[in-house]
Amino acid sequence: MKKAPRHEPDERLSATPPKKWAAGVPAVTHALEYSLEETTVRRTATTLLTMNQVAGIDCPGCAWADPAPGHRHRNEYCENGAKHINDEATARRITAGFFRAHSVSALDRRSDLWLNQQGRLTAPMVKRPDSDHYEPISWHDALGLLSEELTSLDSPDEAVFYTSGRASNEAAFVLQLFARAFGTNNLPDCSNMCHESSGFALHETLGTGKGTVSLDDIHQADLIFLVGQNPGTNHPRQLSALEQAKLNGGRIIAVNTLPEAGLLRFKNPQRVRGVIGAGTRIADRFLHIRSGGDLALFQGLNRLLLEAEEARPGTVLDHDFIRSSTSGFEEFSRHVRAIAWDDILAATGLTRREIEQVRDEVLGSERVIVCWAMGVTQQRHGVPTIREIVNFLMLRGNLGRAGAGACPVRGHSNVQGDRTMGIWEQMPDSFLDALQREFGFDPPRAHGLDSVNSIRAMREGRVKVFLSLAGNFVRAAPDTAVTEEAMRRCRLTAHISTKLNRSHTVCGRTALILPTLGRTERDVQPSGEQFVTVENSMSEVHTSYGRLKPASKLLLSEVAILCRLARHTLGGKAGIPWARFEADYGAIRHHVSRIVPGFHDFNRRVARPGGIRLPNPVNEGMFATPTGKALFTCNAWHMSDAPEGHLLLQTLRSHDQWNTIPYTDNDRYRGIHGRRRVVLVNPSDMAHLGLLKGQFVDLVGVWTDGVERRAEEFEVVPYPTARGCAAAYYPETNVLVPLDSVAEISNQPTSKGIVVRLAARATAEGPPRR
Ligand SMILES: Nc1nc2c(c(=O)[nH]1)N[C@H]1C(S)=C(S)[C@@H](COP(=O)(O)OP(=O)(O)OC[C@H]3O[C@@H](n4cnc5c(=O)[nH]c(N)nc54)[C@H](O)[C@@H]3O)O[C@H]1N2
Ligand SMILES: Nc1nc2c(c(=O)[nH]1)N[C@H]1C(S)=C(S)[C@@H](COP(=O)(O)OP(=O)(O)OC[C@H]3O[C@@H](n4cnc5c(=O)[nH]c(N)nc54)[C@H](O)[C@@H]3O)O[C@H]1N2
Ligand code: SF4
Ligand SMILES: [Mo]
Repeated sequence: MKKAPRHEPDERLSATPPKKWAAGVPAVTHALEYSLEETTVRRTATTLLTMNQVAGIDCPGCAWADPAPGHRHRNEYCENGAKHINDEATARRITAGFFRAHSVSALDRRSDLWLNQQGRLTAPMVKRPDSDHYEPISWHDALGLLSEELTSLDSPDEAVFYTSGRASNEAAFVLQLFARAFGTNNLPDCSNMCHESSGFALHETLGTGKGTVSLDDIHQADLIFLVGQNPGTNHPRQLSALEQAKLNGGRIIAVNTLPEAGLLRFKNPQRVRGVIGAGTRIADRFLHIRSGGDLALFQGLNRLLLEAEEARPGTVLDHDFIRSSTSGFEEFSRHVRAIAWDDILAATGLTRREIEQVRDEVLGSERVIVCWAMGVTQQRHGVPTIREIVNFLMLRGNLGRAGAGACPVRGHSNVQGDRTMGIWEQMPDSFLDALQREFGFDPPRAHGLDSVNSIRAMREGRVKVFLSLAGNFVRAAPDTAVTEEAMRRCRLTAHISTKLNRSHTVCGRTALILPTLGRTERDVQPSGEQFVTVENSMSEVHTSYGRLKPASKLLLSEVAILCRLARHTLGGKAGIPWARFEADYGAIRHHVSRIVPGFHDFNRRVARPGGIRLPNPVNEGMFATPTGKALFTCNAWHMSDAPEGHLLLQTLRSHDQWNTIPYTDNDRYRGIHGRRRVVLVNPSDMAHLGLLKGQFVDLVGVWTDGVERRAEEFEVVPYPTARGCAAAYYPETNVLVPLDSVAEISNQPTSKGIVVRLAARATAEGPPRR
């Protein structure tokens, strides 16, 4: 059954007080409503019943881990996972007729929501330089055109190959192999805009970019910090794990600029208590912190722990761990003790009493975990903040033992795996040496371009071809106007995609849409039905088997597209068996097992229920740092501040979107319905700035380059956000994030903590606005 597309929203806002609890029965009904709106009962039943089960479809949503086999519910998914999977399994289709009816410029005037709702892409399409329409093209010609453009470049570094974290390990491995055999390390990815700050901070201090905890550790912890993340919306099954921790006696401290519903109370729809009872209170303590105050908070806590040790020597710090496993303690200790309380309180907006109460919780806890996400990483000082979190964990030896550790909560379901497979513009020599040994070609050694530097290079004409494996680069990237101009300057842009998005309408002079199978679909190759593998946030690698009939006979798998492109472009160079890779993904995994540490005997081990847990050296007491020890660091105190009359804006996700793709205009837990162009402002700030509820404003960015960046026509909603800190949805606000506003060291765009003023508008012009 084909579903008719829905229409543009009419943008009438209804704002009610934010919810005080997450999930429960409404979550189940919303999941089913959205799924049935998109697709049929049969397809919904297939996706939902096999989702996250052994030999089932891995949820294409977030990277939260599944419970061990044998401990999974029959419905092992959340409301949002159901929406994400059925957004892919939709029964709507985009055909060649659609592109005849809609020119590229007409599509470009449509909203992101509308583009996504048109359904699955079904056939390869090309937009020629002199045309405003996509037209059909055969796979042979499409890949021929792309490889011709690639081989005619003056240098391989004039191409970039972007990856988004839904791509499988197999596709990611093939893409990086192709890019490097072609001759470039230009492999930007969504991780550059997501957890790059975590990667840099953890690498420097612990010698690994990955988190150290498992789901069991979460269950066993005495105390869990949730810093700058909104699990009720973005990692909903994390709430089940937190509930388990609480049933085991653990306590939770949430640190956030917003009192998010999922941090307050959780009604687990999989338990009777969650369906009819009051649910579980999640956060025992909520720190309503100012934007960017987390560095100062952990500095304050560390200072208090050092003082407590001085008052009662030998009772607070883990001296054995500090002595045997770390370096830099003395310097760190001197540095942090010199940070003034006034500065800590100013940056956090908290009272000293609040921070002392947290210290007492820490002193009463044997096992502590810190979880964090975008509220921390997307700040200018994201790297120092995470380094300070590591200092905090190390003081009491909360690393490398059960129930304790560092937990960067990853976004996309396979963003971590893509990195493991070599998608990074800065892969270490050990990986490149292994590629060289295995395949006998010389991989380029100079670092490639990350996401921000790719935009700079495209803008300056240094990059001419942009190929994307999944994702929506134009909307994910900062500084929308600059990014769009950069994309349009490319000679060719090509996207391996499941659904239509802005990156197809803001494109190069020639543009290709290369439609692909999604994770839900059966993938049959000459050697038989294939599965792919993914790695979750807790370093567990497992299989995902597609179950649905493909959306179109013309779809090729990601692996097939990339292998055919490689053959077209490289011929027999380097003797890489592309045809065999395409025919049997096990052949790809065979090479991975010989190249990537932890993957020995990959094909056999990953087929076992539950898959493989990759070893983390930190949990074996080993630190792959230059000194072989974990590193205490000295981080300069920092306070995010906005001049008088301005606010610090964070750009964040609503409950009804997947990154750049809004599903509806609602944000149920925050009580917002019918409109996304809203700005959440604290009532005291509204009074101070003379703003009224329901007033229309433009958000105007302030940045050192003097360029005025303006996001137009936002409706003011009074909201209990921290004083001085406003919030509005991404990607509508990406226009406000300057390309050069990046996190120190990690070069990650600062999607949080942007200085803006709210300029009153005389009238609202109304929809549609994209
Ligand atoms: N449904 C759904 N799930 C998703 C996604 C999605 O779009 N939709 N996206 C996926 C991806 S790729 C990612 S990376 C993750 C993102 O998961 P999150 O990191 O939870 O995503 P954001 O919506 O950016 O929310 C940031 C949180 O940090 C808080 N915050 C902002 N600034 C500060 C600060 O200065 N200090 C503190 N302590 N808190 C702050 C915000 O109030 C908000 O609660 O989610 C993944 N899961
Ligand atoms: N202002 C601001 N900007 C941000 C953020 C923010 O918080 N604020 N967050 C950043 C973060 S954390 C991230 S991760 C990025 C996200 O950036 P991206 O990962 O680039 O964006 P997505 O929205 O996840 O990409 C969605 C598209 O992926 C394609 N797709 C979906 N599934 C598949 C599949 O299985 N295969 C293929 N080939 N294609 C598929 C579909 O065409 C869909 O339209 O955005 C970043 N940008
Ligand atoms: S928590 Fe994440 S991985 Fe699990 S079902 Fe929900 S969206 Fe999917
Ligand atoms: Mo992300």
